[in-house]
Amino acid sequence: TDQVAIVSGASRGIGKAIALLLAMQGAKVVCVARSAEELEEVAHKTQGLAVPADVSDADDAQHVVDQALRHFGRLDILVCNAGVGSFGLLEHFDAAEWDRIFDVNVKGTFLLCKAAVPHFKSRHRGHIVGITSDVARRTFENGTAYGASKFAQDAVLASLRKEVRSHGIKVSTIFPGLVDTYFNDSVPGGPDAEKTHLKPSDVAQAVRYVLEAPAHVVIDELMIHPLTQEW
Ligand code: NJP
Repeated sequence: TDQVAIVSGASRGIGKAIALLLAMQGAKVVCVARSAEELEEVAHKTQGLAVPADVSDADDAQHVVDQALRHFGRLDILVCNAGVGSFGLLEHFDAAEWDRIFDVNVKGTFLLCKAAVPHFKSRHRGHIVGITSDVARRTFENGTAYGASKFAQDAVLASLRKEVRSHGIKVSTIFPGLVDTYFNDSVPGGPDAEKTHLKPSDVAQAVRYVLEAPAHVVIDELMIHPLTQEW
């Protein structure tokens, strides 16, 4: 298919894998993240467009959608994947760090959707895919800020799903477990990672699956875990 897709957080990890898979399937991909250099590399590999942007900034988010429309004339898919996390006991958790996590994970999802929905409505079609986390369905020690942000991101997407379905627009939410990426300053490829973690490409395949649903079907939610992960 020659669909036009925005993928946020495309410079590495899950977003990069999604961008590469969509491009392999013929999509024109608009790659979004803050690191311009890494982004250019991914855009080169996908023969797509790099738009360096901070998704938590309203002007940047609008700019991303404007650039997609300017270069490719339309938008079919928005993947809200960019996200950050850090962990610690509530009593020691830095308040500014709390804001940073919510700015990217919650506000970033809100802003990209806000910029894309008017275009989707005008065409009576469009598919938004949000990458949240299984922690939008569970809680754990040291995870107050990240967990709360993922519950909130899920709520944004679930509410939006109800607002836009009558306009022919789909919203699908993916809830991954542990994924072997650079998340929270991790280094991918550690010992046993293949057993303990999903690969970014596993999550990309889940995105592909929800995007390939027939026109009359919306996959609202899809949860995916490494077989070894207890959750
Ligand atoms: O993490 P990582 P993942 N504006 O760090 C970008 C969720 N998840 O792939 O801006 C724009 O390798 C950043 O680029 P840069 C997780 O919550 C993960 O694992 O250049 N982009 C990079 O491309 C998140 O929602 C796991 O720093 C911004 C990307 O985001 C999603 O998966 C488990 C940005 C992050 O790549 C992808 O994370 C789970 C901003 N302000 C859910 N801030 C897991 N890894 O275990 C960051 O359940 N980015």
